[in-house]
Amino acid sequence: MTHYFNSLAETMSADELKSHQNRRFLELLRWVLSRNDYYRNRFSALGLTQPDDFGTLEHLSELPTLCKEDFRQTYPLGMCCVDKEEIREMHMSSGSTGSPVVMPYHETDIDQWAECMARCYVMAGTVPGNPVQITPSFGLFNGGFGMYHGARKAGLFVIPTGSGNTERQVRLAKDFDTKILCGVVSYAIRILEVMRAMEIELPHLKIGIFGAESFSEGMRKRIESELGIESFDIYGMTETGGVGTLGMDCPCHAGIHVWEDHYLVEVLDPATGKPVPDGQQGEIVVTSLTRLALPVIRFRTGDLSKIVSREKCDCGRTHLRIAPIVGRTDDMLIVKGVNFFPKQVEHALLEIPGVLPHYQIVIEEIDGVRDVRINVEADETVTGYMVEKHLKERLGFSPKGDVFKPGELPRQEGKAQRVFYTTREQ
Ligand code: DLL
Repeated sequence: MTHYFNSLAETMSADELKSHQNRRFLELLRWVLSRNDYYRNRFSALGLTQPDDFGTLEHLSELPTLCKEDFRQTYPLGMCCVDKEEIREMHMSSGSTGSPVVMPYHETDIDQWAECMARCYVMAGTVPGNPVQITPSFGLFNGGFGMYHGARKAGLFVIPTGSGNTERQVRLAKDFDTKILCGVVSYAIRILEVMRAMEIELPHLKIGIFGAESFSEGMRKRIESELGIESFDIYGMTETGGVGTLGMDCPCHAGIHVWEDHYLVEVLDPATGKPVPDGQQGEIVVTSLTRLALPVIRFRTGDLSKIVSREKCDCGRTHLRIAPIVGRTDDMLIVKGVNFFPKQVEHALLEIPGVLPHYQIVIEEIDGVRDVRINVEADETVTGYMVEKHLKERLGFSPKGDVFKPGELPRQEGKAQRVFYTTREQ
């Protein structure tokens, strides 16, 4: 039996959804143009001053796109559409370049976030009173607070451990019968490792809600079988209002349902900026329809995925589904003319029996020539040659493979850094 947090919204017909989106889109354009100079200037430079003239979805692709750089240029609150006194919370991501992206929240934005997150919890099968352990940090990173706001709305018993101190996390999960574990994908692996070392089982743990980084199907399967749970792929980002705002996969695991009554999703060719047909991979571009403090219009996320279906899902939800995120446009590695994403390396590595889910991709530049070295933990049955041979078969190029003993590679909290760069001359 399917449960919904908001069945009216989650199962509305395609026609209802379209007219809802059209209405919200016009309201959004009126809102930003009346409240914010940055948007007003961008739009008026293109002659777009009267929202009623272009505020329908047919005109969406004529509007300019936004990117992370726009957030950086307008730091701290240049894109904010409410007065400072009306802000109730903020989150921030520093990204790989360290330039901050700030997201302010109006009271209604916190409620919208909680609603999206609560839908995700209920979609994963939670019922009120279930203990949920929230392992991302409670701070500027949106992960902890987003999972908290949603869990409160879904009536869950919140165990707000935040990040780190994994032994204590495991003990609390045991003592309080944690049923749902939420966090960054690589932290699930860390928990598993510490459970083993402590010889603790968590029989009450049934659901994992993981995201914030791409994970391969191999990693998902391994987490599920070794933790004995069903896992869900949750998507969201600072710029759209945080974790869960964009959606999650349902128990059919046939793609991530995007909460389309709150967000419009386009998939564009990252090179040309033109829409690609459904089923074809491109960059996810998002418009937030219902946020007040800082709505984004055509935000280029940098994330690569594709639309897998616009049809009603077997779970009854009507919101479109996108494929798991492959990687970011800036994650793609090119070595000796071969393009690949870290997720592909992960998938291939985990196919080798005895390999553990701890690895590093080291891009070595020797005398100006790029090569790849894979450092991976494995048991004593695995050799470097086996790793090299398997990756050659799967990826079409030959990285060097170095095998480490379990526990030898450094562990990280938060999003895992997988790719490292070194340069040397011979
Ligand atoms: O990572 C939000 C989040 C927290 C999602 C916890 C899930 C769990 P940011 O730090 O702003 O926010 O990073 C957003 O992370 O553009 C993607 O590149 C990546 N990302 C987020 N969710 C997924 C996912 C949070 N399910 C950036 N799969 C996004 C792959 C993801 N990548």
